[in-house]
Amino acid sequence: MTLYSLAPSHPARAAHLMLDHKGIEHRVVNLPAGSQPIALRALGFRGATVPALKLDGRRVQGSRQISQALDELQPDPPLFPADPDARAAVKEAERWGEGAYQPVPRRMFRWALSQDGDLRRHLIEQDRMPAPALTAPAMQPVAALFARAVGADDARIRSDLSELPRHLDHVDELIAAGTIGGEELNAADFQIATTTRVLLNFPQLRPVIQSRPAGEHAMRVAPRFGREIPIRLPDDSVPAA
Ligand SMILES: N[C@@H](CCC(=O)N[C@@H](CS)C(=O)NCC(=O)O)C(=O)O
Repeated sequence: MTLYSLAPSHPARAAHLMLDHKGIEHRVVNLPAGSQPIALRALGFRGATVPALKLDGRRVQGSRQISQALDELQPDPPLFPADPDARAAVKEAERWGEGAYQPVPRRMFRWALSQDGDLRRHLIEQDRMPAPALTAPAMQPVAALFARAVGADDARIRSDLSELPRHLDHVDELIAAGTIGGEELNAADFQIATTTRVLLNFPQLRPVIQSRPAGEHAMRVAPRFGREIPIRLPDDSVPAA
C-alpha cells in the first residue's frame, strides 16, 4: 500500500496516522511540492490533491474517502463507532473538520508564501534546495497561483483569523461531548487534530491554542508533525491568547 503525500500536508498526515492506527503496513511517498498535480495524474489518480492512496490496485483520494476505505478493508480497530448515534456524530465532526477547519491553515500558509520572500527562502534553505537567493523570488508567481487557487487573499486571511476562536470553541465542544478525544481514536480525531497541529506550528497562533483542550488534543493525536513554520500573520487580526 502506498500513500502519496506532501511533507507539510495535514490531511495526508491524517491518512498516515489512520494507517498506523490500524496497523496497516504502508509506505509514504512525499511528492516534491508543486509537482503533485502532474505526478498524481501520472500515477493514475483523477484529482490533483494528496492524500492519495494506492491499495490493492485501487486508487482512493481524499482524507474522508480514505478513512471509509480503510474501515471497509480492515474493520478493526474501527475508525467509526458501531453505535448509530455516535457514528453519526463522528461522521459529522469529520465532515466539518474537512470542509470548514482543514482549509484554514492551508489558506494562511499559501497566503504567507505568496507574500513573504524571507519565508520562501527559509523553507528552501530548510529543504536544502539549491540557490535559495535565486529560487525564493523565482517561486513567487507559483506561490501566488497556489494562494489564488484556494482564495487566500488579505480579506480571507483576516476573516479566517477572526473566526479561529469559534473554530477552536467547536473543537473544544466536540472533545467535551466525547465525539473526539476519547480513549479509542476515530476518523474525526485524525482529521481535526492534524489541522490544529499545523496551526500550533504557526508562532503567533501557538499561544492562542496550546493551553486549550483543542491544543492538548492535537499534541496527543499528532505529537510529531512538522516543525515551526515562521509565517507572519497580520498582527492586528491575530486573536488574543
Ligand atoms: N479536502 C481534501 C483536499 C486535500 C488538499 O487540498 N490537499 C492539499 C495539500 S494539504 C493538496 O494536495 N493540494 C495540491 C493542490 O492544490 O494542487 C482532503 O481532505 O483530502
